[in-house]
Amino acid sequence: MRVAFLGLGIMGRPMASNLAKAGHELAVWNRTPGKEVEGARSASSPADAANGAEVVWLCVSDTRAVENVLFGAQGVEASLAAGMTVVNSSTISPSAERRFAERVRARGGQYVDAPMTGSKVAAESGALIFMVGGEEHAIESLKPLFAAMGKKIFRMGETGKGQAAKLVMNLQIALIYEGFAEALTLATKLGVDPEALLPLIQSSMVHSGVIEYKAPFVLKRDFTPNFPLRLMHKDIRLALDAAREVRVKLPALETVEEIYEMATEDGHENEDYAATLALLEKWAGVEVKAVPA
Ligand code: NA7
Repeated sequence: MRVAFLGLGIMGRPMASNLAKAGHELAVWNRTPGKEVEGARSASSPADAANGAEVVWLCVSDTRAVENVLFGAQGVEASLAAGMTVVNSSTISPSAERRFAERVRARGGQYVDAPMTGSKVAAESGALIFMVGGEEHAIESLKPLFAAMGKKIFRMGETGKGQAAKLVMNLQIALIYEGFAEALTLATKLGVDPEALLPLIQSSMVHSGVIEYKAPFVLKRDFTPNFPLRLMHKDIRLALDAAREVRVKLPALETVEEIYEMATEDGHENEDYAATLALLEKWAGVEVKAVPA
């Protein structure tokens, strides 16, 4: 298929690379020039990348970035043709997503929201899980592209429902990780070795994929971003906003949002969200012991 891929960040670049490797005809664009993908044409603007494409796939930071790329100067809109499908894998506001979809559909295009779960590693190995909102026939036509980048697709309903599902997924990841970080901090303060604690956790009903994935990084004190704290913070805020819109109270998430605010003030925003541990350690006056490499 002829595909334009817009946004070559931590997630976008390996996703685009997997599309090129699967043999799709790819044009890529990134706001800051200099990022390239082997086998793809580097375009000068979103409009340039989208020109002649059957599918335009976005993976940029947030709601404003998606709006700029679609409808800003030299945006996708300038090249939007009837029958073109716009797919958004950025995590953004579900209500904004519905507005963007209406604008694209008014020009004869199709629109699918397809945020994903899975880390940088899953993006690299083509093992992402997509949560998708949109019309079934549009999603069906994208199957070869989803197959190149991911291992599973879940259709959650009409446009915006993919984003809604993503927010409730990240709500859980954020809360599970904070539970783990608090457990490690208290365990260390009480003199329990995290190395001894981990197999116990993973043998019990506390077991979780979040802990399995994060523990090796945390115990090496490696906070290089697989998923930057600033982006998880954005998703927590999006979930709280969405909850307010439908008058749902999320007290645990509100508290975690405050922790992210303080971690940001402490300069951790560009580290992995696992770095919220550093804040707990600072308050407790301990450091969770690193496992020697
Ligand atoms: P990164 O690694 O922070 O990458 C963000 C990308 O978004 C990167 O290509 C940015 O371009 C681009 N960006 C940011 N703001 C804009 C604006 N205003 N216009 C155009 N492009 C922009 O994020 P990830 O790849 O980890 O995640 C991407 C999304 O997937 C995000 O929604 C996550 O929550 C899930 P830059 O290189 O900075 O010029």
